[in-house]
Amino acid sequence: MAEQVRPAEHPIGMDGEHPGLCRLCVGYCPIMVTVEGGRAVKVTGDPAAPLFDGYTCPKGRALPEFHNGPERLLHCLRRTPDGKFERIASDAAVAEIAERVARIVAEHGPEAVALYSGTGATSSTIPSMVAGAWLRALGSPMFFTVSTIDKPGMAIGQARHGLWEAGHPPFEQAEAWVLIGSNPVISKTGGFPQNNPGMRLKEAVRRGLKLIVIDPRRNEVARKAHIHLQCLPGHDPEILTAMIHVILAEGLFDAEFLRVNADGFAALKEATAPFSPAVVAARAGLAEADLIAAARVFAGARTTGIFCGTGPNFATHGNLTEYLCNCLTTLCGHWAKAGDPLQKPNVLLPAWTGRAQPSPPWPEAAGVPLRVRGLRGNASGLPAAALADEILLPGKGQIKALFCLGGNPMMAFPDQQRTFEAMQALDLLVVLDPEMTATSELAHYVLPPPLMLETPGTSLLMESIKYLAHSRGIDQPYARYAPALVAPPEGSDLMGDWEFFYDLAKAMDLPLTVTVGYGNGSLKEAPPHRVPLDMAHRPTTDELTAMLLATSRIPLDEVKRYPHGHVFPVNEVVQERDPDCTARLDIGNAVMMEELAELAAAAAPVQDDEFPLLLVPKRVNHLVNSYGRQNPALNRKQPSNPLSLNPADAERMGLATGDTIHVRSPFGQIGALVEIDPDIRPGVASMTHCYGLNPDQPTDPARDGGNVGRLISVEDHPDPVTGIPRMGALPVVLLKRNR
Ligand SMILES: Nc1nc2c(c(=O)[nH]1)N[C@H]1C(S)=C(S)[C@@H](COP(=O)(O)OP(=O)(O)OC[C@H]3O[C@@H](n4cnc5c(=O)[nH]c(N)nc54)[C@H](O)[C@@H]3O)O[C@H]1N2
Ligand SMILES: Nc1nc2c(c(=O)[nH]1)N[C@H]1C(S)=C(S)[C@@H](COP(=O)(O)OP(=O)(O)OC[C@H]3O[C@@H](n4cnc5c(=O)[nH]c(N)nc54)[C@H](O)[C@@H]3O)O[C@H]1N2
Ligand code: SF4
Ligand SMILES: [Mo]
Repeated sequence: MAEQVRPAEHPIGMDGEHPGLCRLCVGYCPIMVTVEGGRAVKVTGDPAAPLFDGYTCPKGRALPEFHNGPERLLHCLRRTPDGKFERIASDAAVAEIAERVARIVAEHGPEAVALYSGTGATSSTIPSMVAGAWLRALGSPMFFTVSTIDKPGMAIGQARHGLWEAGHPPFEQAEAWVLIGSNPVISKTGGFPQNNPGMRLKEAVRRGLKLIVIDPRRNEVARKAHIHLQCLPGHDPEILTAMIHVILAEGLFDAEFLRVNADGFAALKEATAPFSPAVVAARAGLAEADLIAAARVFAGARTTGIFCGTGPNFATHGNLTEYLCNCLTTLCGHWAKAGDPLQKPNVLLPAWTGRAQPSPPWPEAAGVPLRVRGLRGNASGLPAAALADEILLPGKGQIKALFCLGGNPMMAFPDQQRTFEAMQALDLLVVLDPEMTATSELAHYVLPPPLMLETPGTSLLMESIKYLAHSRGIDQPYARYAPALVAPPEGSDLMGDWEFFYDLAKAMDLPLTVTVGYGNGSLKEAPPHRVPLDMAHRPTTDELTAMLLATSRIPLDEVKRYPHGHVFPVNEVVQERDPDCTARLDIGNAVMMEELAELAAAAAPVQDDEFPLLLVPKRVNHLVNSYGRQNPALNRKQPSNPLSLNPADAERMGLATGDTIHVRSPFGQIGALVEIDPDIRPGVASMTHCYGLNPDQPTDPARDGGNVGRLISVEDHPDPVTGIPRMGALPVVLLKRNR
């Protein structure tokens, strides 16, 4: 049921121009929303808001179409025996689902019920927390998160290396910055300022920041780079190892920092010895001098940042690549020092001050065991790449019911056909989604929620993301609250994302306690905050937000006083090392050193004659993964996902922009349109993900695009810990096709 309660300070649906908060991606841009006749009709940037300079992107400006567009679902749906959908009242849907879950639990046990929380759940931190509380109350550990098919190596790299409590120094102070397959101008991520990254980059380059970009595409950030290593994809661990090799050979490391803070120097030195810049330059298709220059620029800078994006995490060896980023920073002693401003000061999080000291490595694979590929819950979560198989594999532990919260597995998962079979094999698939997506189409129930201009929100995620990805998040002590600005469309009967799990728990007689954690691995900033919910009276989102934020450094009420957001005077400075601290970072982790030895013996992916191109992922500015494909304001210009190709490759293959081709990998085949792109390296092709249709529908490459997941096998180089298969640097061949 939609939340209709209005916060005292803002009358919902009042005409005029009101400050709001876009939460479509982690940018969390402040916006101005024009409301007319009770509906949002226009969204622009908010020039009165601090830090963002009035920035918005096309997605944020399309929020009115997301809210009022014809594709939005306004009623809950139930699948009928003939495969069609019919309306069902939201409370009736909850009652039916509760009954079906109870039956499944009685027959198969609670672990037959799983939850998948996707990117659509990140417009607020609350839905996943309440959904998690419900799953715990039910007794199921099967909480799959999208982070495991995103950058799972990041968490593993941190667990193996340990954390530097105070993180990196702030971006504004950095002298050099390395982006490895990460394009924050488009994606707003990457340990990079999330507040208008394009502008921040421009300013930084003007003040002399030396940006090093490692990417097979001359992407938006590479155009501003001091050094662009336009490598072949999949060679990132070797490139970073060569940089380490140079730093060691030339004595550019910080011996004193290492003596006090880190173990493993000798092991790292031995493991990196084979990777001379000459060897790696040949493998990665780079000039040796550029590799050496990158190492010198990095080591010569006083303060740096170094971050990986999805590209390297998809190209196999993601854990190693992420681990080596940590090692490089530690080798050079580039972490924040006592007296530096603290990089991610808590505002809505509890007060905490980082010290200039290590927090030790932690066990990376301590979670619930799965039944496939030897996988289990790990530092990055429960592997979503195993979800389809866990549904399909009969026997004890088989998943029978799946709740999909703001995710679209049919578009996003590797091996679309297997995912398709899995979704259909479920006894119960409940999809919480505002649209009829490829996954919704296979659901037994589709529950559309109120959208973000209809629900209050805070900037909490901009801070708490550091618990997943240390050193990411917002650099400034900034916080923001935004009230609901409009009511859901008249006549709609929606089901709120967190309210659903509350109502479901109530219908199943399960008490809920939401647990908010404040830490990452071995670093705990504050004890967990447990909030038991009153199961007799459902709180409003505002009330729940206040309860969950009861531990904030700056009280929520104070934050609410600034309708455009505020940079609070939290002048946290990194503290001296605790004299009792004995923790040490590890730059010689045995598993990682072994992986380096294997890499030394055999190069990472190379093209062969049968599949001569390497296909890499990229993101587009007008979508967040699949979200936006149905939005007329966003898909008008480009409804599909063309394959970009270097002009030299295109000429050799006799292809031109607009041609229709088959893209074939060793595993599958899809259709695509060609787009000639001089910014992509020869030998490499690039496509964005989350396009195409379900496998049972005829797909027109020009109208629907192609689903890259069909080219990817979950059994192709699955990482032994995270289960992520090869999703990038994918060998492909292009075949001409007559439409
Ligand atoms: N506009 C927009 N923003 C988004 C999203 C979106 O879909 N659209 N999605 C959101 C999500 S879920 C995420 S996870 C983040 C991701 O954010 P990013 O990780 O920044 O993702 P991309 O923008 O795709 O940039 C990946 C880069 O990796 C490069 N690359 C590919 N393969 C390799 C390789 O093997 N090695 C190297 N060195 N580079 C490689 C690609 O050329 C590309 O430039 O973005 C988030 N923000
Ligand atoms: N080949 C290939 N595969 C990839 C990637 C790639 O680059 N290449 N990227 C990977 C990455 S990094 C990610 S994160 C995943 C993405 O995987 P998913 O997160 O599963 O996919 P999305 O398309 O982001 O799904 C988000 C869904 O949330 C819905 N939604 C939007 N707002 C709300 C809301 O407020 N509430 C609810 N309940 N739903 C909402 C949208 O309609 C959409 O259906 O894909 C991964 N798969
Ligand atoms: S970058 Fe675009 S989608 Fe992301 S928060 Fe800002 S306006 Fe919204
Ligand atoms: Mo992602």
